[in-house]
Amino acid sequence: IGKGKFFHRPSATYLYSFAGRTHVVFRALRGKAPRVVLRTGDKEIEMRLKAHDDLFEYFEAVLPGEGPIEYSFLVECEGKTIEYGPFDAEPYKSETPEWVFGRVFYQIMPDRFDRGLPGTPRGRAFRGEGFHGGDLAGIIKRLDHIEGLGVNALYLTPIFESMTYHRYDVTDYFRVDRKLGGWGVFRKLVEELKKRDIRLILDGVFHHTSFFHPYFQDVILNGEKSRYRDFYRVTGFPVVSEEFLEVLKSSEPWPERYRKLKGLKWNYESFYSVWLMPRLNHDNPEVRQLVEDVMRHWLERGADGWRLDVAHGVPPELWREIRKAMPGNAYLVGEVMDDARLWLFDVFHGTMNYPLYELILRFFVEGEITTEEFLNGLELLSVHLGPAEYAMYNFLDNHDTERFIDLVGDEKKYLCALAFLMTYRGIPSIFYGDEIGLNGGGEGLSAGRTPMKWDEGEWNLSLLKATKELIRLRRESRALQRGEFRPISFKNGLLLYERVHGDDSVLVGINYSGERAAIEIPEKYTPAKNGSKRIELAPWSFIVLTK
Ligand code: ARE
Repeated sequence: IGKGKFFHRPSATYLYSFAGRTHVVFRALRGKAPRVVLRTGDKEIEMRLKAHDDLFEYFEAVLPGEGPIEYSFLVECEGKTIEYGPFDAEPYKSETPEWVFGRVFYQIMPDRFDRGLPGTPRGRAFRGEGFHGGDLAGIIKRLDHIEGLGVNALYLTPIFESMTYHRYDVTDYFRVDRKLGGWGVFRKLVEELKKRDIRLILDGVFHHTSFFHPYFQDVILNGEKSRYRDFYRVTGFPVVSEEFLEVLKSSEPWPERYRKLKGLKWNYESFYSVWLMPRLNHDNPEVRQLVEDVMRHWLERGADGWRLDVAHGVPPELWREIRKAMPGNAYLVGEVMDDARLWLFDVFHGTMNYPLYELILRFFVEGEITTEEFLNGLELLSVHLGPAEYAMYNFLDNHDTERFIDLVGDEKKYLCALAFLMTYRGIPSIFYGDEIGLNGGGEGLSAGRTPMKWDEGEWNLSLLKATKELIRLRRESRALQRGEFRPISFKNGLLLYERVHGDDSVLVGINYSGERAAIEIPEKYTPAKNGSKRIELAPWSFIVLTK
């Protein structure tokens, strides 16, 4: 009777160990299994209904300990109990470097942060758009601010030679942009970060290069005879027309040239049809070698990992090979927008957690899902990601989104969402300026890229204080970093859950509603040790209690 209704196999998301415990997941057709029990050794453990989608229900049991186990499932089905299994297997174990779990990231777009070298050339405003002149010395200058926040890892958007302020159009992968201070200042930054135990990940743009990268210039110049023709996805020769080159070389202002170029045709694939960003040909082994060489080069010079741009536009096999070739202590995060499963486990340790971001938006910002739906969404994502969830790069905003404070429009609501992020599974991050309540401006991709404000008179100090406190809690608690997530109650805007790691546990209550909400505090969290205690949470507030 169980045929076709139930599923389990010892794969990375159905049987895995993490932080001293083992997770076992079982799937049943929706409504077909009112009760599932995991039997292992002489124990029988009731499995928790964790999540459902349109077709299935997912049950989970978490056992103490790691290592091979023998087990089977006792499933109640149509009034009978059937046994599914037995299995005898070694749980999957992720190879994420340990240091990653203890980190809170701070993301900086160097051009928009601060300027440390008065003499740094401002650079040509390539598209008439926005150089602010921030540089790496500006980051060094502000390390006390960064360290004082409590964050202990940096993610810098691209820092290599390029012609725009955002630097996603690389012209030389082996050179730190001289407008940022060049190699000398980079080395100094690395040294300072090491002293403060702050890790560093860099942004690797390997989906495309700049149009002005010497390899692509060679293709334009020498056409079919170019040594680099197979580095790109050229669809015909000449690669660009005479007209294209004329506009490019004209003396018109950049915005005007840019507008004209956009209307012309060119014979190569590019990022979102942006002529400035010709797509690399990842089937070419020489391109693969280049990616590997660049990544290794900077890991050997102080970087601790990479965030890989448009990772979903590059075949996963390439990244899988790269992963094998990289030192084991490098954290690899892919930018994958949707379902990340093809890109995890033996590919990246984590990806930028856009699915979580979508859920956060729908619950905290749009209010278009109920508290129960939010929980189900979280747990479904957890079912999909398995152990990779703990190494995902989580964010409320980044350089491609609007600022969360602008979206949510209220400091208290912002802090509720931040409290959630800091106490949830996955690596939390802060986008520079969020800590002082920096607002964005404009629309589209660059709406959040406001220059950092350094006049403390303009800072939101209560928000800064709360942010520091939440970061501190995260950093001090292994339960928040690695613990199991145990929902207690998710309804009417109240999120109540525990994070549990061995003997450590943390209780989190977030009241995301305009009404007061009563919660029961279990005895282990109350100093009085005389039974549970009832407290009330004010509207849009939260509480985090450690045992
Ligand atoms: C600039 C302007 C834009 C303008 C564009 C085209 O800012 O307003 O529309 O030019 O003229 C970098 C710069 C951008 C720049 C862009 C192109 O940071 O400022 O845009 O280059 O020159 C998709 C991709 C995803 C990508 C986002 C932006 O899948 O990989 O778009 N993210 C990375 C970086 C970006 C970077 C690049 C890629 C290019 O993080 O900063 O842009 O190297 C849905 C879709 C997603 C889509 C997303 C867009 O969710 O499903 O696929 O992501 O919308 O937000």
